Amino acid sequence: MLDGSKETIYALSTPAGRGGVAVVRVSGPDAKMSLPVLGISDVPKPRVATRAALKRAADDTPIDDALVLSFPGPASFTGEDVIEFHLHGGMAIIDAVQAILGDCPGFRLAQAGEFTRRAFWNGKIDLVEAEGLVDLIEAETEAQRIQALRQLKGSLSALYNGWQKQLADQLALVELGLDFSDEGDVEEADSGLDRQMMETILQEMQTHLNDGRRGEIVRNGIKVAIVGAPNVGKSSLLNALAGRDAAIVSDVAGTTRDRVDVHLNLGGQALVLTDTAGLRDSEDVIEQEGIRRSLSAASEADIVLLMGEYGSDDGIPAIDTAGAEPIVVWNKADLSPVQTSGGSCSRPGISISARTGDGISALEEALTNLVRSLALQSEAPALTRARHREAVHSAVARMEEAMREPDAVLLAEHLRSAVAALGRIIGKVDVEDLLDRIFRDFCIGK
Ligand SMILES: Nc1nc2c(ncn2[C@@H]2O[C@H](COP(=O)(O)OP(=O)(O)O)[C@@H](O)[C@H]2O)c(=O)[nH]1
Ligand SMILES: [Mg+2]
Repeated sequence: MLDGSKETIYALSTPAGRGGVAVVRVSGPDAKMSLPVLGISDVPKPRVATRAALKRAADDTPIDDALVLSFPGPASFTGEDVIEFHLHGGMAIIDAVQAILGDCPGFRLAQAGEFTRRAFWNGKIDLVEAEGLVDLIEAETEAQRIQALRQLKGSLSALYNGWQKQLADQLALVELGLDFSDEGDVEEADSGLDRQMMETILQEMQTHLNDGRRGEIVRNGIKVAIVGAPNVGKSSLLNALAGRDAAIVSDVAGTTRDRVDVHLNLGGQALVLTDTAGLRDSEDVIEQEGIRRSLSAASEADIVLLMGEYGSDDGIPAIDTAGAEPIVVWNKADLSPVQTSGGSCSRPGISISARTGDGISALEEALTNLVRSLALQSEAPALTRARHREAVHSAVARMEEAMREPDAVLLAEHLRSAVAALGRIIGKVDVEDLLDRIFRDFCIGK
């Protein structure tokens, strides 16, 4: 087991490879031992960057002109004594320093996510905040960054903590009542319960679940699928929006057989754009499979771009977009002499030419507005992971049972399960099995 270990760990915390600066982090009870072996006789003042000429103390070989910082525990990221070496970012320097640290008794290379894991064990952050940290490091868009930072700062944890604490208090009341009741009046054990408050929490949890997945949408990217008949220009549109030739374009109907996903940053929101096989009756088994995948992409999508050929009577496919927001797009407007928006087409939409680029910015604007409304930025912290969703879901189910349970013993049991489910999100109970799942997303040095 990694936690509770008294070993001192070290790792390169910046990306491997050459760079201006590289940070090697050391954490653990003997972290300060890293100083003398690198030729530093005095421990730097806490949290003050101190310049030091690093050398291999064993034979006085100079290594680097560096900065050293000391963060005495518990006021450090991990809660343990931490020393940071800010080196020049060269491979030979990093290797030399790591080799010397590796020779220190009780030192070993950190495993993936181990610094954060220690921070968790030492009560510096909870699991939801640790997940916020991974998301923050991985954030590629503005919306992802804002959401992850909020989560790291504890706004989501505060929500789950608040519910958990209030329900735990209620549970304590019932349990107390059960302890003091005689066999006969167990029914009275729940008389002190604040049912109104429990009902309010239940409603808050339900609202939190029914948020249109906005947190998950921001985190994972909004799924946008382009669907339509063969040859209408779906792949051309994907390429136009991506700004590169991600999908093969040809006038041979049935060219696109598998889905092509492109990740885009649209107005600060992450978007996963999917090109699909054209929908038509086909004898070709591979194309049939492609069409099946098109329909499944459309049903999973948050937004579906339904594409037709401008001025054609074939129109757009009548498919079940399963709750996704549709945007009708008429392509090849350049082939039509009169270009009024939606003009002769059977259904109003945005007319574009993937070939000339006309109308693409109008489409991007419509898409951005829709994306913004789906990922609505609100102050209320949003559910960001399926793990949280499952737990809140099970807390809600148990609370519903608790609320209609006449027997105090069973009521307490349901309440206990609800409290445990909420506790699992932040890491208060039953966390052992969860840790590996959460920390495996980290890399070494974090
Ligand atoms: N004139 C014109 N041709 C287009 C336009 N968009 C695509 N095409 C052509 O239509 C054909 C089919 O395009 P493609 O993107 O492969 O369609 P897909 O089957 O829907 O993916 C190709 O020959 C494209 O060059 C457009 O806006 N105007
Ligand atoms: Mg195509």
